[in-house]
Amino acid sequence: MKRALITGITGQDGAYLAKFLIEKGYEVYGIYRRLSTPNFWRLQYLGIFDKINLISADLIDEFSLLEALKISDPDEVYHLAAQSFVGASFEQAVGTAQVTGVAVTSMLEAIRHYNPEIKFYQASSSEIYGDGHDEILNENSPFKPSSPYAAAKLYGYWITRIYREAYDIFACNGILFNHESPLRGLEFVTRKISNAVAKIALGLENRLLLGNLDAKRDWGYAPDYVEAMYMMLQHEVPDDYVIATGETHTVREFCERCFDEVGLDWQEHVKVDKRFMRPIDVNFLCGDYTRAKEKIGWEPRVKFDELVKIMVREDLNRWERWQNGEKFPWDAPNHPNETKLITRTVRS
Ligand code: NAP
Ligand code: G4F
Repeated sequence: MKRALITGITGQDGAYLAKFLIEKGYEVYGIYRRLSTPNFWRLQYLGIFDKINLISADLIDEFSLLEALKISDPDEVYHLAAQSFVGASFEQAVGTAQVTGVAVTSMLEAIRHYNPEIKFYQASSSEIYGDGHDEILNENSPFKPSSPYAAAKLYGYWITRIYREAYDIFACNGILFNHESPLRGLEFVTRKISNAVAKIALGLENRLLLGNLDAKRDWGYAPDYVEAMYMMLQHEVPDDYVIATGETHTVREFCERCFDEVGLDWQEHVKVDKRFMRPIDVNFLCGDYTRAKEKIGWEPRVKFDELVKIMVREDLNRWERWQNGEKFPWDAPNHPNETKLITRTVRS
């Protein structure tokens, strides 16, 4: 039986990947960090909490990563843990550099010392292309990061390539474009919208405050994307791959489609609030997944319209169950109202 170690198993991708690998017959280990309140809702939601071996470790403690390798003795490591929110990276730039950037080296060093035969997947990101593009992006497009998060991810991208070339480690970068699902964190724009739309439709809320409505993203479906991670590590040679849908839509369009889904007019509920604008934003992202299609046989199954339906219907369903007094693992009722959050002043 193959063994996999997933960092970030409590996050969106970690949970879906764990489910996928369990279904493939893997023994799955995941690292989680000690929190004052446990955060296993996604694993519970997918019904896999009892099927996973959990190891306590933190990305800023390299010895805990080495220890996690020794305990799990994996064939494959999927390195997904990170400070993954671009907005927060402007507020915690140093922490993001350590957790999202330098920790990739800690994990690769641990692999090099423990067992360099372990295959390694690095969760790279389309954010590394940065702002200023208007063309479809592939593995050869230039990188110009536009946030502390993107700079940290670009460091992670290069260190992964360096360990592949210098030490012959089977290490791949998945340059994943945005991918969403009902398990997405509530601070990301898609889930922020689908959750608010569900609440507005049920009369629990009336307005939704957003930032840059003109930003364009290539949004795919997270369960499709975790399969690509696995497929990269099964190929004969390690490489870097863009994973995307090849379609791009504005935040405004995402909003409009979500409100359409419940028969409401988005313009009656959405207001722009500069607290949700970033000091610099990436205004356009669209990915060309030709290499992934040709080399590992990956293609997206769910595209924009279906993604909107999946997300709005699931949030609606959850709030209805919640109104009926049902208890189930879920994040939204405990999420702070964003209007109470203070963000840094935006550059005018
Ligand atoms: P996510 O839901 O935010 O999950 C991040 C995970 O990292 C969580 O399990 C979190 O643990 C863990 N983590 C954060 N800091 C840690 C630390 N110091 N030590 C140990 N664990 C820590 O992110 P995601 O959407 O699943 O994304 C997975 C990866 O892909 C990330 O690296 C992200 O940057 C990258 N990526 C995501 C997308 C996307 O569109 N989703 C696109 C490109 C790349 P807690 O649960 O304890 O917070
Ligand atoms: O949903 P977002 O926060 O995702 P973003 O910044 O694209 O980053 C996500 O995708 C990356 C891959 O490209 C990952 F690497 C990263 O880890 C993360 O998963 O914002 C999307 C767009 C941005 O342009 C943002 O400015 O939506 C715009 N936006 C407008 N109003 C908003 C809001 N974003 C958020 N989070 N909240 C708003 O109210």
